[in-house]
Amino acid sequence: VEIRTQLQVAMNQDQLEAYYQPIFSAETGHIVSVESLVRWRKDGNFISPALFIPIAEQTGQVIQLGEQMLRKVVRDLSEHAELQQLSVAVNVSPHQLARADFVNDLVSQLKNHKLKPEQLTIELTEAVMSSAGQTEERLRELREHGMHVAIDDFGTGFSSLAYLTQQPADIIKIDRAFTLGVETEGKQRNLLSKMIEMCKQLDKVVVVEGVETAEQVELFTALGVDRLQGFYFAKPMPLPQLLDLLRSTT
Ligand code: G
Ligand code: G
Ligand code: MN
Ligand code: NA
Repeated sequence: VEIRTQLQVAMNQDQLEAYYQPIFSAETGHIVSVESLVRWRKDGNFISPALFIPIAEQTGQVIQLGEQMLRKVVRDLSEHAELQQLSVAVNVSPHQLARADFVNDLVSQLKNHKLKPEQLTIELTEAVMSSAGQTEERLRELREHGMHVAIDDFGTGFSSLAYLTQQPADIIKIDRAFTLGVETEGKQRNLLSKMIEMCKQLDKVVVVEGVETAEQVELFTALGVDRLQGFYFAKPMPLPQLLDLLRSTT
């Protein structure tokens, strides 16, 4: 059976789960945000989002998937006060963002659950962000409503400096590819340092992804990165485990 068919069954039966990966302040070491990540468990095994998200993008199923994830995240936020001090990030597909009712829908969900807009961060991958004005306008609306907007996988797409200055995003997540091997590669370290400097001059909150070693933590902190995310600190985890972690660290 094709993946798309199996995914449709999973969505119809509400089998997708939201996992959460914490994001830490480089300055205080506290958890300041969490990224929600879809998980699909099938016959006891996880199917990687790297496999089914691209398919869902092609078939348009990513819209339903994204709506389900947003509902789960909003529900989790509203049910757990521990999460309400944080901003919970949700990965959103450009197809989802393009829906005419996307912003209004989000705003009314937040209202219905008495949540503050800043408790939600919308993450959009740089590689798929089109230069079309519509994406930009949507992101601007989200910001005007008080939600945070993050550009994910920064450095992998086609953004020029001019493009970045125009983006209404307030958070930049530098792609994991730039983290890998940074301890030993002087050239890469210089490049990263320049990227961070550029983002900071634009008043962006800079997040580095894929942090796996203590040396990287030290290096990125020295380079002025605001937030750190990666396996060194924590892997994506189910909600009960995240709640335990939040209770034990705050
Ligand atoms: O969780 P993992 O690192 O395996 O995710 C692989 C890819 O799938 C990442 O690029 C991530 O952004 C994407 N992804 C994970 N969860 C979601 C989601 O809920 N919605 C969308 N659109 N993409 C997601
Ligand atoms: O594209 P996006 O940034 O949304 O991808 C998130 C994915 O990256 C998650 O599926 C998560 O499992 C993975 N990830 C998060 N931290 C690390 C890390 O430190 N190392 C590696 N290899 N993957 C990570
Ligand atoms: Mn992401
Ligand atoms: Na990323």
